[in-house]
Amino acid sequence: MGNYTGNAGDGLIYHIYMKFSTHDRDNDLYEDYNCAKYYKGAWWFKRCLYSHLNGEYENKSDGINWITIDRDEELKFVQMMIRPTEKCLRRISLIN
Ligand SMILES: [Ca+2]
Repeated sequence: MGNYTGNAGDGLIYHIYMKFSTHDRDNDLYEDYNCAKYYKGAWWFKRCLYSHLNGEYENKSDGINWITIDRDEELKFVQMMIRPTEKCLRRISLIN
């Protein structure tokens, strides 16, 4: 598990350990409900979200959002940067 740094607030901690969900891969915690279908995007949905950077733009409250930013205010641009963990790097070096 990584550590959060920055000034945007940790909108991912709620989603920790969740599998990624898509419209056809429902891995959220609702048995009879698919968060990915409802929010028209793919994410590490739980019940359903504190953040969702893959939301459909122009759909105000259901679009791109982050828990610490007003939910009526949709973000115009987001960027996710992912760094491999040491465990991941070790695994890659074993393969190559
Ligand atoms: Ca579900």
